[in-house]
Amino acid sequence: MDPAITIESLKKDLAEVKAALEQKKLEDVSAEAQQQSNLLKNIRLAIAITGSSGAGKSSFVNALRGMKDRAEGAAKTGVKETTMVPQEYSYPTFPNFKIWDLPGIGTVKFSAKEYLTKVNFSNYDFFIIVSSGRFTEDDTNLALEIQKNKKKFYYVRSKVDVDIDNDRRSKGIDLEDTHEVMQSEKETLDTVRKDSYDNLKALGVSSPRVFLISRWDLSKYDFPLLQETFEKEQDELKRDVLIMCLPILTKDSIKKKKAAMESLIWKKAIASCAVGLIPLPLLSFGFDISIVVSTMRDIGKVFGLDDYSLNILANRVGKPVEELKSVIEHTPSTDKITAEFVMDILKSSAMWGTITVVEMVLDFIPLLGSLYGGGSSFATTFYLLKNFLENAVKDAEKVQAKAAEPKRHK
Ligand SMILES: Nc1nc2c(ncn2[C@@H]2O[C@H](COP(=O)(O)OP(=O)(O)OP(=O)(O)O)[C@@H](O)[C@H]2O)c(=O)[nH]1
Ligand SMILES: [Mg+2]
Repeated sequence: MDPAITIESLKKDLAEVKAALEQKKLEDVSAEAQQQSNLLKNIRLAIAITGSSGAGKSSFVNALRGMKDRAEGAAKTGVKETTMVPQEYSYPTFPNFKIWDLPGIGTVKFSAKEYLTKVNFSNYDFFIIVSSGRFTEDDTNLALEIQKNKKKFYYVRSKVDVDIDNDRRSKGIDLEDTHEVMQSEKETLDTVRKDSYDNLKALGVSSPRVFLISRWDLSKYDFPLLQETFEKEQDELKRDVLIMCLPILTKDSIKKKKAAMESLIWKKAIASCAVGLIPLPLLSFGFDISIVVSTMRDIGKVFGLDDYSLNILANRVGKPVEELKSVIEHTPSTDKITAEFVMDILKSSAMWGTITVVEMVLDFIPLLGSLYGGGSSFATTFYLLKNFLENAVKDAEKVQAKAAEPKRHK
């Protein structure tokens, strides 16, 4: 396999790592890196979706998981809520990331305080309060109570696609008339935005913030902004987990995932030095191959290149999974990412030459030499993962492009 990254870009990366290392004591960096390098395993993240009956909660849960409503394991939609118990939906690829479909507060006839106790509010990192029309006093009381409990919440106005469609029809605008359609859409969104704002203001909310979404297309309307907002309002580690675990739903997803994985990779590389020397055949030095293997697997999952994620995406866009897989050039499925796979990469001469250069570059980071395992271990781990990441990003972009292509007609 040819290396996906150039020596120049690598030097730049390492200069950044060096700068970061110079700001802190090595022991601190090393301890922090070890703790944070396992964040997908150690950090739990749970989002709660609540709102009145029929607001579109379960549909939104499915949309957040990149799923169709009828996919296996999807939340049931369009049915009257029969259970009063919070339903948990997790990602098989990331078991610590959960989305909870809560019974609507109006449905259970509790006060906001009782409701939050019943649904175990401390389990959730933040709440999304969904309404498909006007927000109610139940919604705002709940928000107030959530705030009292020092948690974040976001008002989401769902089904804006319905409002847009209704308005367009009532104005008699033809779908072919692109300019008019866009103009009308903008007017509808402005109106819904203002109505929701006034509605919440009237209920006593001082500076309401409402995000307009449609379950049918999360790349549109306010979902990208909502995602950005809740990511921004999490602490750093939870934010990274959120970015890594949410499927690719918006244009920016891949870029954000890449940045999050880049910051993880150098922590992994530092952690790999601390683990110590594990001698390997062919190498004059040791490095922790299991860290490399597990991180490569994580990278595959983060970019939706594992079998489970590819199947979900294929089902969503109505294409055979093989069609999506056909454009993946570099990233193997999870079970094929093994120690042998990593050793095969190392054996390739192009890679070998580059690693030697990396070690030379590392001479400029004398600090690393003092770590157990030293620069070689860091260099190998960093380089292998960085290269794998660059390739996974390319594969993910191709899969997304393939998924977005209009379906071929037979
Ligand atoms: N057009 C459109 N329909 C939506 C949207 N979100 C939900 N729906 C539809 O609204 C209906 C109710 O959605 P659900 O997701 O079941 O609502 P819920 O809040 O879970 O309802 P309960 O569980 O009964 O409280 C379903 O028929 C959905 O398909 C949306 O964004 N756009
Ligand atoms: Mg529901």
